[in-house]
Amino acid sequence: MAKLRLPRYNTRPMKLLQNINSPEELRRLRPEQLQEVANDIRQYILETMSRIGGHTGASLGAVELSVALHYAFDTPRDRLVWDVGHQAYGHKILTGRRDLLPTIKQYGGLSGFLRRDESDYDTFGAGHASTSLSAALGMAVARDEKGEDHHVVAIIGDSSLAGGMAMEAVNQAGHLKTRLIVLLNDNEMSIAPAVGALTGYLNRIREAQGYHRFKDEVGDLLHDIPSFGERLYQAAKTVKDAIAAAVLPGALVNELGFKYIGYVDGHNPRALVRALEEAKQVKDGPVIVHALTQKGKGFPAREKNYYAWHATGPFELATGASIKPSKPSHPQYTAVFGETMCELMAKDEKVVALTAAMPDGTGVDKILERFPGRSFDVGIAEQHCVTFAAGMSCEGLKPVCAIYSTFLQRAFDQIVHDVCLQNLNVKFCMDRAGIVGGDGPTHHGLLDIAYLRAVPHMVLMAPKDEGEMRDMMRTMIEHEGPAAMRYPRGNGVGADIRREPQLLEIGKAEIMRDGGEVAIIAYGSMVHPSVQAAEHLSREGIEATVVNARFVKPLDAGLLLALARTKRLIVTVEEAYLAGGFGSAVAELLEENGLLDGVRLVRMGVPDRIITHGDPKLLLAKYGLDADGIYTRVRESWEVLEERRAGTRHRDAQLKS
Ligand SMILES: Cc1ncc(C[n+]2csc(CCOP(=O)(O)OP(=O)(O)O)c2C)c(N)n1
Repeated sequence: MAKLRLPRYNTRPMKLLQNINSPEELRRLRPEQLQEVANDIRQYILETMSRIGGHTGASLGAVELSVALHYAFDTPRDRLVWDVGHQAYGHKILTGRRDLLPTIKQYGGLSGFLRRDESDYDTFGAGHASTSLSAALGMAVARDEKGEDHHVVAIIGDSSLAGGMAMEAVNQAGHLKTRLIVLLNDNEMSIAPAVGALTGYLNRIREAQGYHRFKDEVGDLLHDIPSFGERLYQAAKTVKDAIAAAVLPGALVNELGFKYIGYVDGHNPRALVRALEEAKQVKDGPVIVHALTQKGKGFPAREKNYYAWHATGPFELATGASIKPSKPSHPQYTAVFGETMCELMAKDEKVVALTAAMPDGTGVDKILERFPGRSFDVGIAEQHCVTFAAGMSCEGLKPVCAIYSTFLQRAFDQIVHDVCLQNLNVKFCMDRAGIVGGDGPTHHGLLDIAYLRAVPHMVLMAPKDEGEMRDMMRTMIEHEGPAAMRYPRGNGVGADIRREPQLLEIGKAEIMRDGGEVAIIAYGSMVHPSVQAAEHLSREGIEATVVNARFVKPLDAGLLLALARTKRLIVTVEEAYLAGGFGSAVAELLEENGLLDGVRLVRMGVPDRIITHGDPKLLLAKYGLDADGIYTRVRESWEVLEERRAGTRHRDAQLKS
């Protein structure tokens, strides 16, 4: 890991936390000290996030869970498998990474999620939701095969539990009767308020709240009574369990073969430890510990508004007010998508909008407000979302799935089998395509060109800016059949978004500038930097044509073949993996037409390796995907050609003389 400069700004001394450098040190504390450790962690997260931003609310809600887990279990021997990992800042702090927290999500710093190569305590890499139960079940089965006896604990949120994979794992775990502990972090929230029938079920369990609060508090009181406390507690617990068995609507878990412990106040570390100790005693199958938590717990003044504080930018520590960048910026692609969808939906009542648990992240939140009957949040269920859309299109609707490029990976077979094989009229708008920045490898959207380009019937496009994005949205909706558009995270470039969206010809590129013996063919976000690079080259006497490809499928074969016949150098540029990407499509076209011998083809994009987290500008520059990088690569490639030409001329002259 690169050397890090660590800011120092703790306003309040972390009394207990500053001496806890590992879970072993935590485990030396007395149970009644755990709340104080939790308070220290909460304060430290708040102070740090107020400066740099991060998954503040999600992690604040899981502070006591982190403390209780590392106290009750012998980590890392016992395996903790966190789902998503966005809520695990407390876990990071307790597992030797406390002082690195201020580097989280920054280049060279801690990952914002979990990585096996970052810590022995991160037993399974995460970032996408609903994976923890499957991974934990696999670990538990492996443990049993090897004759080992440690515990395996999956920690999963209520919304991730409703994800398809998690439900599949529940199904198998109940059947196998493997010893496995599931800690359900139930805060009634996804990023947006949780949706779905499972949420309703969990809410009904919550309804017995008064009784359970009482139970946890009484538990603490009894434990604190010297000598008799433990015996009194055990007696009370027997009564409590009998009441719980009668009161709790645990049918779903019971029927599926899980034992149920709960629910427990997820902000009471001692109650949590007790529940986890109880879970450890279950030897004959999986057990679920149901903890009730509050997302954003402790967030100043805004504790109630935890929807907005799932993840935050920097904020004022005293008030919680967010610190906005002072410079007004161009609208974000996400916002332009939401606005344009509303316009298009107003004109065509067949258009419907779908999101898989990302209403705010995709701009569908505005649509849900304006067209509640024609827009759906399906929860963390990308696969279902795509086939749900396919069903709608069979009946004449025009569904638009707004799903991040990285999360659409989940639904590949649904795209192939349910949409494209049947040539159904489903559209995919892929936000966060390209390098996303701080969220890093699990969230970069670098594969969508490769995985969609190979599927018959699919039309694939990427706008050069937010104005053209509006044109493409109209074009997609008027096109009959599957189509997908990718666009980057963040702000547009200031293009006109007030004009009426234009209908574009499918498979037709746009020439941005013309001339010279070089052609730069750029896709999507790389078009404007390519134009800037060409201007720089022109100032140095190298003229270049710049093409905005617009479509990778179908390619503008006419234009590309003409360029291949007339130019000496063609450079393709894309913000995606090179393998199978846009440049590959151009190379295939030239190869199929026997033109690769006559022209030098250079493909610029992201190499075949895992791309770390960090400032997107920095990462793009690292791979030459900015105006400077394109300029340099074109110039170098051109100079090689010129040197070769000079060499050939020299040889020809020598041969003649
Ligand atoms: C496959 C996938 N889809 C969407 C997301 C985006 N996402 C990250 S956290 C989150 C909400 C998770 O809710 P829950 O499991 O209840 O945990 P909480 O954040 O409430 O602690 C979502 C939708 C993701 N990480 N993975």
